[in-house]
Amino acid sequence: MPEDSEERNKFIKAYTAMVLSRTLDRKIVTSQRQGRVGFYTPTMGQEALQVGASMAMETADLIYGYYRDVPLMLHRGVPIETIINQIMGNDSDRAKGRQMPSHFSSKEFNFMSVQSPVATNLPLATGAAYALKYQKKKNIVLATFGDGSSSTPDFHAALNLAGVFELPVVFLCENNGWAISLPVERQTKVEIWTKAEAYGIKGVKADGNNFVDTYEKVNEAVKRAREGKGATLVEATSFRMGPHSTSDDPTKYRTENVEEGSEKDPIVVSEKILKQRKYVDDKMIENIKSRTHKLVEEKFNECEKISPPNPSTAFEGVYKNTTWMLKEEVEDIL
Ligand SMILES: Cc1ncc(C[n+]2csc(CCOP(=O)(O)OP(=O)(O)O)c2C)c(N)n1
Ligand SMILES: [Mg+2]
Repeated sequence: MPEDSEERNKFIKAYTAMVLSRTLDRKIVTSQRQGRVGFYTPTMGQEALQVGASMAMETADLIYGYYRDVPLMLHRGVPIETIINQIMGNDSDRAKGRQMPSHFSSKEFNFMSVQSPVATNLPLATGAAYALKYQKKKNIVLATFGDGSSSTPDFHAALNLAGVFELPVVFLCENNGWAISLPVERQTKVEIWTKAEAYGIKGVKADGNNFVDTYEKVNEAVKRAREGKGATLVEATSFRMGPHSTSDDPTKYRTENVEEGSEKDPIVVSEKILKQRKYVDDKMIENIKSRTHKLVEEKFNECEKISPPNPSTAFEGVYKNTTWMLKEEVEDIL
């Protein structure tokens, strides 16, 4: 085993982030069923493509992500507590529970606050990329979204202007095959990556089940953006192995599913890749899984002990100086 190979370390870090995300996913979904968590959008099935994309990014690059981007955030270094506290909406949550669960943000890691209306992050990403180009900065922007989100006016506006102004932005479509209960074939007639041509930007397709393939394709797009060569649309194909959210029952509309541990499970695919290169063996994999399980249990229990935000915080953070109207409202309510 090549002990200190840079690639080996990178790949093990990638695999560990995927396992961490999967373990956290299972914990949150189970806890939601136990009434300990209100709502969550599981990521199961999309771990490899997100981690592959994250491997191509630097922390100074801006991410305009969406509600299913936990693996990407964890690989980037966002602490697991940030995710759990947000889901719980407790006092340690940066947004003090004002956002819906799964609507993450991390100022430290340049992960912008997730918005509920799908694809509304895309014009913001284009705008941010315009600003970076205007300021002659070398950082770039990554925007993520689902297959369903490509059928929106915001997708069109964002890609169109990114093309016109040759902006440093990578649009990563996480095609998991479904927009809640609508299969992708009922949503669009052509492959999503081919739509790039209409906007004069580059379009590529990646095997989102293979983190190396996604890394290579996104890395190429990132390089182009950094070199001032403009935007790229990357479509990474994957599976939504779980429900759309904890409020969804896919057995009502889906007959086939990719099961955990099956050949198509991106964690299984990643294990094969790492084993083929002799970067890990079964014992190391078991070790990573048990360490991760322990970490998730510990952190989850710690976060659960944090109290809810003080109701008075609901009035903070909007105005620099409290207005008289707000003062009156605070007096009425508290
Ligand atoms: C503008 C808008 N329309 C509809 C919705 C309701 N909605 C929430 S998630 C979702 C499906 C999105 O599917 P996709 O973009 O493929 O992402 P996925 O959830 O599959 O990752 C819809 C229709 C919304 N949030 N915003
Ligand atoms: Mg989808």
